[in-house]
Amino acid sequence: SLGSTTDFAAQNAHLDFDVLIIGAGLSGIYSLYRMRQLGLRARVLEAGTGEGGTWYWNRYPGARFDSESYSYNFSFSQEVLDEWDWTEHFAPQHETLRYIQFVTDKFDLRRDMQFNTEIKTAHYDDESRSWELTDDQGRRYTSRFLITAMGLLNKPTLPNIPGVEDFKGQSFHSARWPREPVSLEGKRVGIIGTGATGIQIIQEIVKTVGHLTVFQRTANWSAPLRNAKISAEEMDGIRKRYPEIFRQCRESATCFLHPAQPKNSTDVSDEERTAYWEEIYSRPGFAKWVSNFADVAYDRQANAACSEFFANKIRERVKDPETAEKLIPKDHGWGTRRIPMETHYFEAYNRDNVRLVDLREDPIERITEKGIKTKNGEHDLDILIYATGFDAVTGCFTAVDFQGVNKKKLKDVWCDGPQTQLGLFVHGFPNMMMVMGPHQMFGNIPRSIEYAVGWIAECIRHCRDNNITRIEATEKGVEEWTDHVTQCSVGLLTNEVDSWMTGINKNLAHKQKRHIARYMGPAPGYRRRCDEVAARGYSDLNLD
Ligand code: N01
Repeated sequence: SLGSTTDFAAQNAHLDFDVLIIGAGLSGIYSLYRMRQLGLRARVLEAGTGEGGTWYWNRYPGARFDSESYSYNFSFSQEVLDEWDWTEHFAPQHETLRYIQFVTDKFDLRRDMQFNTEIKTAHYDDESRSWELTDDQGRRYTSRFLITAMGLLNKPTLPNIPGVEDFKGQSFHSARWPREPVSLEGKRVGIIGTGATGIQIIQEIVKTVGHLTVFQRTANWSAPLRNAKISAEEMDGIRKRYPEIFRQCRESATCFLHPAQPKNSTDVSDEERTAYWEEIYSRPGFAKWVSNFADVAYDRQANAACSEFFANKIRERVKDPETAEKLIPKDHGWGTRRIPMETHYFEAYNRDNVRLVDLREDPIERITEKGIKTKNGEHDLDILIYATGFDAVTGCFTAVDFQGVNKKKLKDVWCDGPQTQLGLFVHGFPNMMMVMGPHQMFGNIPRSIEYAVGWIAECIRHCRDNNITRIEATEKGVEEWTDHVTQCSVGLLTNEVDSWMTGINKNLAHKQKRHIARYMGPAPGYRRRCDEVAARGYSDLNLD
C-alpha cells in the first residue's frame, strides 16, 4: 500500500540509498533498471571507467560470444529487441560492449552509476539494519539493501611461477587487456593458458604475430564455433523469432538455445550414435556440449566413446601426429570442463610460426627478463600473454571485506566452500542479495541474470510493500540448499575434474579443495524452487 511504502522510505531516509549495487555488468545494469522501476534510490558502484563488466574488461584479441548473440542479450525490453541488430551469430567483444552502452544510454542509467569506484569493505550493521560500503578512496555509502552484481569470472589470477615480475617485455593478463591497441605484428609472442580465453586469443593472433609459443599445461576439448555474419533479412527473421528463442532458452536445462538430448548413447546403434555426433559437430555453438547424449555426462564408457570421436576430429585436423596427441586431453573426458568453442584453432598448429610446448613434459622453471625458461630450453619473447584464468565465483567476494551480523566475515563462513540459500542469500548477511552468486543457476548467463534480478526485484518490492527492513537466509534454508546443490551433481563426471567449476585454481593456495561452485540441476527446476519461495511470501527466509 502507499502508506507502507511511505513508511519504508521514511525508515530509509537516514541512509544514502535504498539499494547499493556492486558492479556495472549485465547484472548491475538490469538491477538498476528494476530498482528504478520500483521508485527506489539506487546507485551502481563500479571499479572500471565504464559499464559492461566482462565485456568491459575482456578486450583481448578474439574475444567473442560463444552463445548465439540473440540468446545472450537482454529480453526485458521489447524496444531494445526491436532496435538492436546483431551482425554476427556470435558477436565480437566490441559489438557486445556497444550493445551494453546502447542499453545503458537508452534508459539513461549512467546517471546512477559511479565509475572508478572499487569497493573494499561491505559491513552490515544490525542495529540500523543497513549496509555500509567503503571504496578504494575511503568514501562511504550506506543503504538498506545490497545487491552484489560482481560477475563470476572477474578476479584475474597470474600464474604462480617464479619470476613473473622479471619479464622486461610487454605482458598482459587477458582480462586486463589495454584499451589502446597492442601491436603484435611480427612479434615473438608467448601465451600461457589454453582455456576458452587462450583458445580465442591463439586462433586470432596467429594471423599477425611473427612467432607464437603456446605453453599448455592441460589440453582442453574444443570444437568448431561455426560463426557467420547475420544479414539484414536474417536479423528481421531473428527478431520475429525472439519470443520463440527465449521460450526455448527458458525450457532448456542450461538456458541455451540448444535442446537437451534425452536419449542415452546406448539407446541407439553404433551407426546412429556416430551419425548423431557428426550432426552435433556440424551444428554451430554449444550443441556439441548441451545436446549430447545424456549419459556422456555421467557414464564413463559413454564419455570415453564420445571423447574418442572428438579426439579423432583433432587428429584429422592437426598435421603433425605428435602435436595432435598433445592437443587431445588425456586426463579428462569430453564436456567435463567447460568446452571452449574454436575457429581454426587446431589448424593454428599447422603453421610454421607456431610452437606448442607441453608443460607436462617440459615444465616452466621460471619467467626471466627475456622470456620463459622451461626444463628443456629458453624461449625468448617480446610479449607474454597470461590467459591463466580467474579466482572464479567466490574470488570477487573474498576480494572485498564482507562482514555480516556480529562482524562475521564471509571468507570464514565460506572457508569450506560456499553456503547459500537459493544461491541468492547467505545466513548472517541480511539484506544482501547475490546475482550470479555461488550455487546459483549459471548456464546461459544473461538468461540466468534476468531471472535472478527479476526475483530479487520482486523480493525487494515485497519488503517495501510490507515494511520489511530485514531479510535473511535461515540456517535450515542454507543447509537444505547446500544439500540440494550437492544432490543435483551426484554422479556427474565433471565433479572429478579440476576446473573453476569445481572451485580449483592451482595458482591460489586457498582454493585447493574441490567443491561445487554452481547449481548443476536443470534451470527450470532451479526457477521452480525460487518461484515457490516467492509464492510462499518469502516465509522460507527470516523476515522482520
Ligand atoms: O580460464 P580457465 P579462461 N601454468 O581457468 C592455465 C569463460 N569464457 O579465462 O587447466 C600453466 O578456463 C590453465 O591450465 P590448467 C568460460 O566460462 C567465456 O580461459 O589449470 N598454465 C588453463 O589452461 C571459461 O570457462 C568466453 O592446467 C596455467 C588456463 O590457464 C571461463 O571464462 C571466452 C597456469 C586457464 O583457463 C574461464 O576461461 C573466454 C600456470 N601456473 C572465457 N595457471 C566466451 O566465449 C593457469 N594456467 C563467452
